[in-house]
Amino acid sequence: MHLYITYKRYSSWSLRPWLALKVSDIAFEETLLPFAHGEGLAQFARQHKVPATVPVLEVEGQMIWDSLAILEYLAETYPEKNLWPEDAGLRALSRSACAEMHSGFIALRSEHPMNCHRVHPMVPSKPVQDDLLRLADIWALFAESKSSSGEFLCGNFSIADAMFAPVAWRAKGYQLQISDEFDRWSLAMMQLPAMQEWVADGAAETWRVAETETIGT
Ligand SMILES: N[C@@H](CCC(=O)N[C@@H](CS)C(=O)NCC(=O)O)C(=O)O
Repeated sequence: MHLYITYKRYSSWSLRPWLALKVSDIAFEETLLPFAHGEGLAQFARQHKVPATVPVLEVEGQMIWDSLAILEYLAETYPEKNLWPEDAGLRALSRSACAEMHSGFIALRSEHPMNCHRVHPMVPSKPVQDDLLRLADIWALFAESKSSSGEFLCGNFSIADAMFAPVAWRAKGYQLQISDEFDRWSLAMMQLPAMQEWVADGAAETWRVAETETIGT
């Protein structure tokens, strides 16, 4: 199994399945295709008839593209890892929140791109404030719905945490306030050895994407 990703410094979509694989202790190889530096990603996409975006998971020649499709594949293939919660109601909430993350939060995603290595406080715009309020509601819904006391969204780590992991970096990097529940979750996420490995790998990268490094200046 081979996961194709891009910059660990910047790539929120790459982080999601990578984190789920690492936390679940599923063995995989990885290749980083730096999309703004060279033609590697474009060539890869043409060769495999996939979009010129990552993440892409290759399993015995089968290409699975798009973060959520990869996460669903992992949940189905490794049921013993409990990547979706067992409780049907909590699972439905998780799927709703993950789908919303995948298609929504446009203002937050575009105005505050993930950069795990830059702290630059910013006053959120009105559309971003609306996204932050929505996140606070989602965290409150999970807190009301989960039955275990674990610190992750569903109690134990799940796909919901993987999908929202980049929001932890965005909140830290741009000093965005969401809620106390969010802060407790974010602390637990940052303590995951896999998150620390991701940020250390990103620190060793030498590529820079200027427009992401100068947001808010
Ligand atoms: N909807 C896709 C989004 C993937 C995506 O946009 N990935 C970015 C990296 S974070 C990318 O590959 N960008 C390539 C480019 O902009 O050329 C998913 O969930 O996997």
